Amino acid sequence: MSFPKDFAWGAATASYQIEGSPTADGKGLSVWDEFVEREGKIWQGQDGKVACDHYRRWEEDVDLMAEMGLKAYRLSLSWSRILPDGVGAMNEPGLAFYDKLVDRLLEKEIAPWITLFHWDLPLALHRKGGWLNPEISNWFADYAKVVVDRLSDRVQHWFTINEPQVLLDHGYLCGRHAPGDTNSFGSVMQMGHNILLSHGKATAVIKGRAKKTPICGWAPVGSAARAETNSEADIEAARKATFSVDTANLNVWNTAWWADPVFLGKYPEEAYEQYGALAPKIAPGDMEIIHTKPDFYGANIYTSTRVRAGANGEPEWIPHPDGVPLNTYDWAVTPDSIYWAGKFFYERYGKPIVITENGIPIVEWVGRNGRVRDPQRSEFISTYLLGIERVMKEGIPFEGYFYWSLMDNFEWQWGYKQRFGLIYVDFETGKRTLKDSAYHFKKIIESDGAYIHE
Ligand code: GCO
Repeated sequence: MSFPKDFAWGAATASYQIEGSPTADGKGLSVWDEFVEREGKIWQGQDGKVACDHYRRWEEDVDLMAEMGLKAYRLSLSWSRILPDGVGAMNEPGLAFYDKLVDRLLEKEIAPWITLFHWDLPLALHRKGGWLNPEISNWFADYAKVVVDRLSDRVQHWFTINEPQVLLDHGYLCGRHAPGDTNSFGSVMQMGHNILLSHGKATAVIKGRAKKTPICGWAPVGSAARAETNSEADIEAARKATFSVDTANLNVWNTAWWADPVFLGKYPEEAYEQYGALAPKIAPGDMEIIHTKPDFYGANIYTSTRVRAGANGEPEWIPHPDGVPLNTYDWAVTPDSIYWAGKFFYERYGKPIVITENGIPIVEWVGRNGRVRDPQRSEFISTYLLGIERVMKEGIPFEGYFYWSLMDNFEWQWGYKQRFGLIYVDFETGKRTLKDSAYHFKKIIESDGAYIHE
């Protein structure tokens, strides 16, 4: 069995992680530009001021994408490059950058999949209260308008906000990401509601104004539980675990809280009640705005938890087996996680699945003859893709797979320590080298997936 002919074989990046040039051509600052200046926040005091220098080397980067045969590219836009203050005056050179990039991608027959926001909030908006300001969803919708009016004659695939869970937990609860805040759980829940409203209003803008029929997705963190065995009881426990909301330990790490409102039009009821005064305030009409029913479910999947049925069939989280392979982040390599995630997400939300991020950081370097030998990454890609093949055999529609990341980049608080790319980047010189895994992925793409069995 092969993958569909029009399957979106792609790679993903995010603006702050690759672009550099934080003040070029009228760009305004984002919370990340400010955060990296603070002592002790980023590993070895690194920052994204140059990063992959993609803002200046974008043509070369698109050529490399073409060389590896990518059919799609998921990128995020820097809000403050386009609207330096987050609202108001538009910065033409900032928007022109993305405009040229889109043209170049299309010339190479690579479909741009645009994420409006991947965590680099304009600093000016943060200073006005950021995600806690009730106006934020209107600001975000206005930003969406500017982008959609300019790019939607050519761009068809859209995301609003990437991974609300990481954004809120790292940025606003424990403060290890920009803007480095440590808010109360109740206010973070309210921010979360504003994020969902922002998603809703921006999606309405995209659907209402796009010149080319838009295809809209939603990409929360795609954590899913894997069943320990194929027994009905374990599978049911894993399903339950995948959508459970841990209201006792106040955290934002779950799927249902972030996906149910968008796909099903309501917060998980039991959890909403259990949160009590900590639950966000919902104004009349909010849930209708948030309930955008996206065209596909975007799942960012790297690893998964392992679950079996405990007493009364309730989920019991168990450790990975002894000796499970770990990447340089210590995340377990669990190829069947895409199978379980795809199955459970489709059952609950009924939409085709796109893997919007999946990747592995490993130890690697430019070796003999200028080659980067990264067989673990090739194996990782093939085996995770086997999970897609397996779940498609059960009739579950999958529309794409985006490897994270196109190139090694600025990995947030870890700076340049973690290499995820298909392209090796020498951060001293900017030199790019296609890794062996890039050629492996190319063969997979050229064979419509069949090469995963080689
Ligand atoms: C995320 C982000 C990416 C990360 C990647 C590797 O999922 O955290 O979308 O920006 O770089 O996931 O950690």
